[in-house]
Amino acid sequence: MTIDRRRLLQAGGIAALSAALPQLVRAQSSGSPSVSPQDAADHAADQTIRIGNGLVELAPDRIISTTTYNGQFPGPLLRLREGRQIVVDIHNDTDTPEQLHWHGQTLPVDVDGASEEGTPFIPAHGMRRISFMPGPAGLRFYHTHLTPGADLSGGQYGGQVGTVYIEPKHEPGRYDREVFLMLKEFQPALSRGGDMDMDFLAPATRVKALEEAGESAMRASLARGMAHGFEVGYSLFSINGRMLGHGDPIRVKTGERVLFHIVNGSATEIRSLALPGHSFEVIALDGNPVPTSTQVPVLWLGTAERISAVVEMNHPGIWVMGDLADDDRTRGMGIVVEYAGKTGKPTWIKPAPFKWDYTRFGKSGPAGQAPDEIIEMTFTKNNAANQGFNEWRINGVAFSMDRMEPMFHLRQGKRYRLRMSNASDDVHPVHLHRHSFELTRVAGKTTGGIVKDVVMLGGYQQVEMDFVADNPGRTLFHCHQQLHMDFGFMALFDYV
Ligand SMILES: [Cu+2]
Repeated sequence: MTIDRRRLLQAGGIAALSAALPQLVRAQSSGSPSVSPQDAADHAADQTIRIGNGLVELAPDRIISTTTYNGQFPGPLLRLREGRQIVVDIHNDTDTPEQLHWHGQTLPVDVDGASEEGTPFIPAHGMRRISFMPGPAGLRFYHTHLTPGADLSGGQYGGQVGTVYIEPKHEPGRYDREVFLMLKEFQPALSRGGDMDMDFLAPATRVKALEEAGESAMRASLARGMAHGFEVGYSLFSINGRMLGHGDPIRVKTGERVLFHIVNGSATEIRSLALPGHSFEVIALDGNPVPTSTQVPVLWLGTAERISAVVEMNHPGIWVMGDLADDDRTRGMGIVVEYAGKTGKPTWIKPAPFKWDYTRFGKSGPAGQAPDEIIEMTFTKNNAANQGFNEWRINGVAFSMDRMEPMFHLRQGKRYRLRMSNASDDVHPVHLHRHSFELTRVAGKTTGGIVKDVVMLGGYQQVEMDFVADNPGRTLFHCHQQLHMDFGFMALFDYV
């Protein structure tokens, strides 16, 4: 199987090479600020990414064919330097125009990688050369940014996900080594209902009015004879592209401090992670250092969230580090941690129940800076309204990919507070492009100092977050759950 894959890659490489010149010309004539063929020949890029088909060997008998970066999954780990400009060549060897989004970075619209903002597509069988100043420092990632809708072979359901680590100018280095983990599912399929238990967020405070509105809308829909809207489930689960037991174990020594950089690369899933007998000292959320680093027994990551956490290896054995959901873990969502000198079968022990509370990593005390303006957003679900899929609305409007109309208008330099109300029972990992935000209130609890780019908003809960309008240009806000995003859960900000 290894030989087959190598042959396939060689064949792909030759085909791409022979077509290189026409591709460059096409990219240039499309009007995107790409490189001229002469420039491309004269200067090598710092990074080259090829979007194309590849095989992912999740296990010896589980090899899937999907769209990947550089023929591998996850895509190559890109280690960039804060404050050092880079040039990236992105080649698209597929038949579909692509967008590559630099998630969590504060980049200009031209390179951010979202057509809704106006980023030019990477043409099918073409390329773009882009250049940008990486930042902010910390754990970021890159992924495709299309809206596959009902096509579960497209978008982030495939293998187009990779990790970015932007080295800070000053690194405290309170660890012995780093391990990067990419959590990702494969083989998606549609299902009706079958929601899993999502009762893991604290505080658990719900807003009665939101609950009544959401529940009565759902009851009315079911009474009209509608089925529950489609959900997505998966049959294969992996960490770093391998199912539990099929990749190299993480080999550790007693006393070592291992810094885990964990990315939830899922299109739709919320993940948990535990390592029996160990605790995680969370030092950063979404790549940004937290004010209060705290030991926790379990990590929870919404779609596209990242956690950086140090584990002191002080419990020798052979362990399964994995998802709390037995179904997902036994189908691959885990990785073996192996202490030097220990042998035997990897052991999983279910941790005691534990709730995920962002505010434990924040500053306590009085509320921070007051915003210049509060923007209210209410999220509603229109059960099974769009060809059996749930339609999602922000303030009553499902985003139109045809009109691409900005809903909210910003003035540069102002501080905005988004007050988000979830009138559905789903958890929404909402994401703001090109800006970081600070959590100021989570389900009724005041907090400060936690800077993120994705936050999970619990069912019938409210979250408030502040951001400064300091990066002019169209800015996309959306739920990072692909099925929600593709069916209406997006809005655009513009600067006026
Ligand atoms: Cu959502």
